[in-house]
Amino acid sequence: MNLNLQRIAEENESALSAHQARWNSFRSLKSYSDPFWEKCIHQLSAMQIAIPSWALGTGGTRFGRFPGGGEPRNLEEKIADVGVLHALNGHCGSISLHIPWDIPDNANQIRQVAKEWGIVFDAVNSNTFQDQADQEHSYKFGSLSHTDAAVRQQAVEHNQQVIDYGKALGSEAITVWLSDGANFPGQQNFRRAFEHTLASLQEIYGHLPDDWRMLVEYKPYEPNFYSTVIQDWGSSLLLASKLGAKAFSLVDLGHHLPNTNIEQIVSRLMMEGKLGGFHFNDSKYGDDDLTVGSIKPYQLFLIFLELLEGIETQSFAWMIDASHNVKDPLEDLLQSVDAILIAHAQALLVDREALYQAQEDNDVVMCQEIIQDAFRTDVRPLLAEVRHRAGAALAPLSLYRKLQIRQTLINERGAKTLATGL
Ligand SMILES: [Mn+2]
Repeated sequence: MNLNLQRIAEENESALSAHQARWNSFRSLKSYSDPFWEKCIHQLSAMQIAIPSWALGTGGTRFGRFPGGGEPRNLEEKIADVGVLHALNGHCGSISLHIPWDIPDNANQIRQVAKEWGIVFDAVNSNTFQDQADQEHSYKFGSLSHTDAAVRQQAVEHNQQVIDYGKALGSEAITVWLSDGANFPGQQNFRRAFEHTLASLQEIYGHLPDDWRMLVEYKPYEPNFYSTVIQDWGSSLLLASKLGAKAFSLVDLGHHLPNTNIEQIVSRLMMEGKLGGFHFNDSKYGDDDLTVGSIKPYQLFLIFLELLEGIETQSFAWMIDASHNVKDPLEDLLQSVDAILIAHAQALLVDREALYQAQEDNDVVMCQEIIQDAFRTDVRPLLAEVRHRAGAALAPLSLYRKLQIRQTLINERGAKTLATGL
């Protein structure tokens, strides 16, 4: 795939005067100063969201999968897909690899391919929730928490190997998500499972380079339906605290029971300096992995409002963790990134000083007015301006369609390709 960047500039040129009119009218509606807008643009431009290597193909459920064609056949093509997204929207400058689905055979060559697309390597992800054909011990009854020390050792060594792969690519973090748990009451001793997990994670932590982070992801259920060893932010925070300064909790939006107040969890973890990363998606019932912002955009906005408390002083690993079952994955990812940027921009518009005062005064009505005034603002002209200044497309999705990128990919790769991953 060779995206003609000149086409982006040409399309922007023809849409520029309409954009300028919208951007000027947007700015005049809000009484903020020019330095405020420049600060917003600077902060929003810096927002880079990692694309996972397993999300570039069509997703599926255990009932079926309906590939759309032109899916990337190897790691180089996955990087090219992320490169296309980044050229279009300016916010997808990194890829997150999953090992063993995307083992880089030649790290230097892969780094070079990524560099050509302007892409860097975000957190690497280990996998002890599946058995691989060549592995000695099975993870059927767990990995880092397993009752058998030999299974735990195998899982530890896999994670250490993932760190080594990441080091070779210039990655600086490993995300650990475990499916370990129990399907039935009495099946597993909660305490022993947790203690084994901690001891295993300590061994992996000991393998981390000095400037690396370990991100501990949690999830309440699935694939185990009675209990999960790292089931919530409490267990994740406990592990991250015991492990040390390089360990953090990772919040995946879909990994909560319905109606959980995720923004409050974000606030608590940030207060302790232990929020390390974020996996974005949306859901109606469980871990649905739907397009970000498609179901609960207000919740996403409220999360960003909390994140603003620490976004300038703490660093977070942002990643989209969704499954694209009925949409073109690249279009879905463009929509998701747009939703993240919209929530972030809306949160920036909240008059936080006025909100603080209204909270102190217990003026409940005004508190709601202040935050909803920002939430109800159409910030799309601001985000178009951010993209324009980055040399990206004013309208990424419509340009993706206009350039017939999917058809080009089908022509190049075939209609029946299948990307590795979920
Ligand atoms: Mn996740």
